[in-house]
Amino acid sequence: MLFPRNPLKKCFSSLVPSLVPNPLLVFPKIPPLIQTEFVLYEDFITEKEEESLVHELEPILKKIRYESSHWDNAILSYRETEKSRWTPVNQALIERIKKLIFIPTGTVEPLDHVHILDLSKDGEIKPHVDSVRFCGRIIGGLSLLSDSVMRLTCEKNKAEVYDAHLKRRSLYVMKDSFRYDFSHQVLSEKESKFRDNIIKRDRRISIIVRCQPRPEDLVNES
Ligand SMILES: O=C(O)CCC(=O)C(=O)O
Ligand SMILES: [Fe+2]
Repeated sequence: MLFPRNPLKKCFSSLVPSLVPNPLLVFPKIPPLIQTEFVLYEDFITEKEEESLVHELEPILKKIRYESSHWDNAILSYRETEKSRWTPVNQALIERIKKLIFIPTGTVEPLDHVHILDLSKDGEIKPHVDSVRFCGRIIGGLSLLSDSVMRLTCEKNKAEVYDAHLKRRSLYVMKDSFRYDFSHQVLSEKESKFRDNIIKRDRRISIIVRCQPRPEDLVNES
């Protein structure tokens, strides 16, 4: 037979689970008004796809030493790089992220390069809001090798806090209010709990996809 008997079903069964956001991975529940501004896609990539990305990244990362802390102390025990060229298979994965997070809005231009952040097992990312000078209103992050917990805290009301369980191979998308009005952090191994359950943290690599800064933020740069 030339074609699978039910090609549509086959295609959906492999694509749909990864493309449905799972609000249960964020606690407490985000109010409906801003629910679309932080979404998490569980199993965005398969184990095989994760392996393929790590296989390409590992030789590059191995040449870089872990830094004990970032210049402003925002990140502890990490190494990082930027990457714009990938093997065709991995390029297709990066394009899948860009299509999902940027194309429906049509209002932003993705940056060519993506940011690779390798956090050691004892590393953490302290609360911060990404600089508006380097990135626009939408950010996507794919987590490799380890689960972790991302905490989102409202800058104007520190009591408004959401925890997101970033599962290994999941993709989060933060935009608009979560991009500008909330800080984000990745908890240390010791603090890694989601709804009172310990989340086992290990070395984690994230692939962070960003878009061009807004023109007004470039003009106002200090
Ligand atoms: O690793 C992540 O998912 C987030 C990294 C981050 O916050 C940053 O690079 O600004
Ligand atoms: Fe950040």
